[in-house]
Amino acid sequence: MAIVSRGFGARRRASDPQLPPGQYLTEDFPVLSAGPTPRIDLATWTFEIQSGTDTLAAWSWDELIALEIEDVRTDIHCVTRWSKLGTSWRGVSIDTLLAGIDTTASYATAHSYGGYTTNIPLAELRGGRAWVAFEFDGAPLDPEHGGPARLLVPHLYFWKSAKWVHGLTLMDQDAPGFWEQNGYSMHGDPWTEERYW
Ligand SMILES: Nc1nc2c(c(=O)[nH]1)N[C@H]1C(S)=C(S)[C@@H](COP(=O)(O)O)O[C@H]1N2
Ligand SMILES: [Mo]
Repeated sequence: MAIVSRGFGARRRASDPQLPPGQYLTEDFPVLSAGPTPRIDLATWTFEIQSGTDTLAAWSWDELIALEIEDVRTDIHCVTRWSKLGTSWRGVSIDTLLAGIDTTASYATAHSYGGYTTNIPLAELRGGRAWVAFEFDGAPLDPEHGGPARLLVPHLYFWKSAKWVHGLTLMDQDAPGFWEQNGYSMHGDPWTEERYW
């Protein structure tokens, strides 16, 4: 009987409805960075929305945190197969940042201090599903995890959530970012396992 109930438990965990296929649960918060953690001075920090060579909008740190701040509780899923459930963040919605911008672009590339880039269909950044996040678990975001601020797009694999985010470039055509040039998906939906292309 004990063996039967253990088997049952394992099957139940494997089919946890909160876990996308092929993912396992972790309680820690792994750090995954392709390079060193950049030093960023809040006095000169900016977040910019660009199109071609035009800067459509830009915020200083003080201007960003004066915008409407949202509390976000969400699961996150890394393509290396760890998922973390019920993480809590605070940040400014991308909807808020795009509100004053008139664009016909369909794609965006997030770019970061330090040079990281990742491409995301612009529609995936709208609809209350993406933020510039600067707090995790009630404290300022740790530099290793992208502080002072990172993109948070939790419904896509976590490589789309650019740490040390510096801005978005809006584009009519999709263009691969850092991991996408190395074979990762242009879209990255964990529920349909869009890991690579
Ligand atoms: N700027 C930058 N952002 C990044 C990365 C990176 O190397 N540089 N790695 C990505 C990857 S692959 C993942 S899984 C997550 C990891 O975030 P974490 O280190 O906070 O867990 O950040 C993403 N954002
Ligand atoms: Mo990742």
